[in-house]
Amino acid sequence: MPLVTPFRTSFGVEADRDILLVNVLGTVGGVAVSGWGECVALADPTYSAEYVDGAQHVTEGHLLPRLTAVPELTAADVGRILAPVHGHPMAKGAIEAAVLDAQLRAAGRSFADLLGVAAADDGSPRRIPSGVSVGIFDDVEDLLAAVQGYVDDGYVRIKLKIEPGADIDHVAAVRDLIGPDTPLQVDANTAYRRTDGQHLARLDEFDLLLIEQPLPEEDIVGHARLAAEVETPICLDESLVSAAGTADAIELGACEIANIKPGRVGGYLEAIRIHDLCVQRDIPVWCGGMVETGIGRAANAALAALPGFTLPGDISASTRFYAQDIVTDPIQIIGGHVTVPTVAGMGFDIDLDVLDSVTTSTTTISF
Ligand code: NPG
Repeated sequence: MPLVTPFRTSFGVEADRDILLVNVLGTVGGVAVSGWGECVALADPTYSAEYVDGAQHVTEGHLLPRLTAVPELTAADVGRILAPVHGHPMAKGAIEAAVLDAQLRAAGRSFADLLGVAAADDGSPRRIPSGVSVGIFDDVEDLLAAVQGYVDDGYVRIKLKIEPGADIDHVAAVRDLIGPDTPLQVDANTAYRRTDGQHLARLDEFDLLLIEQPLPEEDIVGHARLAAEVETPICLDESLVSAAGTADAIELGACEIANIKPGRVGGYLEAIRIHDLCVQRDIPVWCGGMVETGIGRAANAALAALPGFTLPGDISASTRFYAQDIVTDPIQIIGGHVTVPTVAGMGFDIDLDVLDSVTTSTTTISF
């Protein structure tokens, strides 16, 4: 699916997304059910070690075959059954999400209802604040035009991608444009090194919410040292791939804020576990995005309504990235907020005609 505009980060430029979807077909109580999950792996292994062809291969060859022996499969079983396969959280997460979607649809329940976030205290539909992620631009004027457009669209928080050479001046110009009161944060996607502490501390003057993943994902100690050098809170993204790893990073002082992405951590159930442990440790969390279609965005919107998600997430409108979404009810922002979906399942219905028009291949595994 082509992106409306190329999205540049410190690890490359995304001009389109090659997306792996998992569709689980089964019966519950003799009634046919169908569930969908979106794998967030990119075409290239440049965000993490996973990539879409690898995710498809491990899914077909190593993950789905392990699920064959379980007649009454539930989403709660998927993580445990697939645990002997090391890694591949994005591939595993897509399967779990598809099973969870099928299960919830069969029960006529929404994911929001399962999480207890379907309605606000006054009974109105829950709404969550919507933040937007802005790519790197060589020309600061182009960056400011893009940011102004998103501010005009009503986004309540701006996240800027940064990298060495496109950081201090870009952030200064955007802070000057949006003023002191609009929440602003940056995401380095591992582009800096432990020796960049003094340089990154120059970002402290811009009153940022956080600096996201400045160092390589395995450098937990480096992030802890950086947190001592920089006033702005250090937030982890790529480093957090499980609840256990998140607890360790917090204990080491490397994670003052956590970006939770269900696909990165192996699924929505692990994402909930990470939310819960962060709440226990008083660590604010927010819901990150992986340029998902409405399938992932809808489920993320429900997850982001949990109480520990106290910072606006990257749950922008479908149109931020796609001219046409593959769900019947694309995510929209109204007044800077997204309404939490309450349809049965993970929060979406597939537009089968649009999906068909963008499908490049389908593999059916029967078991
Ligand atoms: O809103 O879905 C979104 C994108 C949010 O910037 C975003 N994601 O590293 O967090 C990231 C980043 C990203 C992921 C960028 C995948 C490019 C691909």
